[in-house]
Amino acid sequence: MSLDAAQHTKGESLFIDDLPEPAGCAFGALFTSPVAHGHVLSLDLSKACRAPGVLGVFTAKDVPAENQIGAIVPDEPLFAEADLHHVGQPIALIVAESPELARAARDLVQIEIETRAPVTCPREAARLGHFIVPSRTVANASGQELKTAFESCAVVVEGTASMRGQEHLYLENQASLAMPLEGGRLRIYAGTQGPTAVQRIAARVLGLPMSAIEVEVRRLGGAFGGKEDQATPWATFAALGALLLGRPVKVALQRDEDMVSTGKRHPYDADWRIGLDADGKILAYEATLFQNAGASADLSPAILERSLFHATNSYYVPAARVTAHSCRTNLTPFTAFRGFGGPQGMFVIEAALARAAEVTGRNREDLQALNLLSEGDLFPYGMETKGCHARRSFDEAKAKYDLAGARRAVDEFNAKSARFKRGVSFMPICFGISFTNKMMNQAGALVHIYTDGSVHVATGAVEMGQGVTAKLRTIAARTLGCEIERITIATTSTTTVANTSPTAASSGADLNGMAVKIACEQLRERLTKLLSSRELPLSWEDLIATAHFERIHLSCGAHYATPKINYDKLLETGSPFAYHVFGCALTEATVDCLRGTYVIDSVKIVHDAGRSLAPLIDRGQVEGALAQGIGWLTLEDLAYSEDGHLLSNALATYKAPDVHSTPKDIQVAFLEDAENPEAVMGSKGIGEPPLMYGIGSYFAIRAAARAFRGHSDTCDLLDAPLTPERLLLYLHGTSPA
Ligand code: LUZ
Ligand code: MOS
Repeated sequence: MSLDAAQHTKGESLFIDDLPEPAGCAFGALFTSPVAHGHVLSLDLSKACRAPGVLGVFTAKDVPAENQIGAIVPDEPLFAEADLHHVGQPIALIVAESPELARAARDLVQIEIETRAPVTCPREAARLGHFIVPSRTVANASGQELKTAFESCAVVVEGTASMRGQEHLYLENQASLAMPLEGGRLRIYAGTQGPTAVQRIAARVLGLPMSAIEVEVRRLGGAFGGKEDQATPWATFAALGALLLGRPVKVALQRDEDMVSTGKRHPYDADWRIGLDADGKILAYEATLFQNAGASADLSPAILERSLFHATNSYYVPAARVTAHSCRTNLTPFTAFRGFGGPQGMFVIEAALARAAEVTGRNREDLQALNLLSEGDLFPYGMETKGCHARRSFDEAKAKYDLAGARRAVDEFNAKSARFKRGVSFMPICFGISFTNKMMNQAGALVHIYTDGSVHVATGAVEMGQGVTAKLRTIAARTLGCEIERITIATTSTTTVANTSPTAASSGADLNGMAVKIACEQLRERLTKLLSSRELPLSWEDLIATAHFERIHLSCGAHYATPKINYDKLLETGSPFAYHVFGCALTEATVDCLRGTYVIDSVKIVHDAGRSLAPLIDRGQVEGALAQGIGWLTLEDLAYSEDGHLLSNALATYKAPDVHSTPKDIQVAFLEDAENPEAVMGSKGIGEPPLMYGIGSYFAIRAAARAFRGHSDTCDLLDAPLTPERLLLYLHGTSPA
């Protein structure tokens, strides 16, 4: 068991809001926009300033340098100025003696706004030409070639699909604590996946060199992408308060504040068209994706790109053309969330295949099987598949879990049962590992061996419950050749390892682990040289003591950069990923067609984890990601009013997955002998790929519902999430729900 797990279960792990508050600590609360779109006519802070316990009220005017936090596109102010672009957009920071006093003072802020009509729908934004960045197309066929391919098809099916967003619901809300150090420096204890991002943006806003700002992260109480980019503003507010007031300032959001003011998974709308030959082979696929980006870019352009890269999932498509639009709306900027646009791209082709199967009267899994990627096939963006386990995962899952038997049992059940119907679905996945921004695929490590033989390992990896700490310890112990108990993983800090990428993109262990391995190999080499000059073998402790006596350097820093990746964004072609992760899930669901409720009976998975560094942790990641994927597509209903207010703004109105909604039976088998030559010690990234097994649950429920409606039903229900309410409308309605 990892140290973290033992501490968590005993309640000993400290999160930001548990840290002992430093003397003189003050507390910040944000006054934010009450409207989705508007122009500020007047802002009166005088009452708030005079309220009890208030130490300072700050707005854009108080920003020492740049009021700008956009990471990819400089289109997001830290504080809104004249124009308001979404509900929950920060306008003023109130700092007071206690969080309660800060929030009480916030209620005294007076604002006059000329409201404007908001846009909340991505298709409408596209009609208006409101795009975040230029639209992109990934294709392996020209428009004319695609047209010809469609003309040669035996069957062409088209339709639409849509997916709503998803709340991250990390247990620990966004929180940061900043404190002034001597000499005008600052330390920030930040709840972030990206300490360097916080350091860079805080430096930009405050007009300080990055060297004047230390960012420290012990651990996060969950993040799921929600703290890749969007931890930055809260940390920057705390830093601004600390700098201007000369005392420590904590900004810790409450759940409702967090839900309203932070971004979520992007909702997408899509049009699709798929063409098959008489056997069921895909000849042509075309899709247009409308990404609801929200009011500013945040990470949307990178997320859009990943939707394009995953638009054909694990299938070979000889003629594919997928266009994606990043649409600017008046909602809180949507952000990274486990899968990072990949799940949305994959859902659309699965929707297309489901309809194609229905129209041609075949089982969806037969079409899937016919079209799986084989070794050497090209993705539409030109990358060649290597170490392709698409068919292996599919065939192993099919045999191991008896797909044919499951299908037969469900058909028999449905023939006899009127009220309850069951559905089966098979869901292959294919997910590319690497940041699609090549520059981000680098990491550093710093390893110290102390004279008593204990070892301290520092990297840029942030522990957020995913177990990266345990994996790094394993890598260090195996490489150095000492007991794992001797290895301690340092608190992540920008002062020990600099210029780090966020812990994201399922690459935390890949990148940081490789840097640790390189550093430990160099240390091991120094020790081996020493050993070879001795006659007798030495214990680890004696070896280290001797090395120190012989004045051998027992510290080592190392850097790793993923080789081979390259992508030309102008030509839209290249190899953006080090490798792909594959797998397959068999899902069975039962629907109560009278009530619209359902149970996911089982999800049985064969997953490609390479040679796992920690099989128990990887199993946990698969199960957790599955639950999160099922939640996104079947339960979690992120709802906005037409005027752009988040309606699902509390856990009373937003249903998150729980023990009752997760599958009764989850089985996970890892592919054997699947060592991955492209990552550390043969392993594979694990965090994101299994989320997409959740897509299987959507289609299992949908299949059961179609069994009730009659298989010739032309009503194409392809909108997620498939909540019981929406399912009931479908089951008993006359038009698409
Ligand atoms: N973050 C990012 C990510 O900046 N680039 C990526 O490609 C990515 N992929 C998955 C998750 N986070
Ligand atoms: Mo991410 S979606 O922060 O890997």
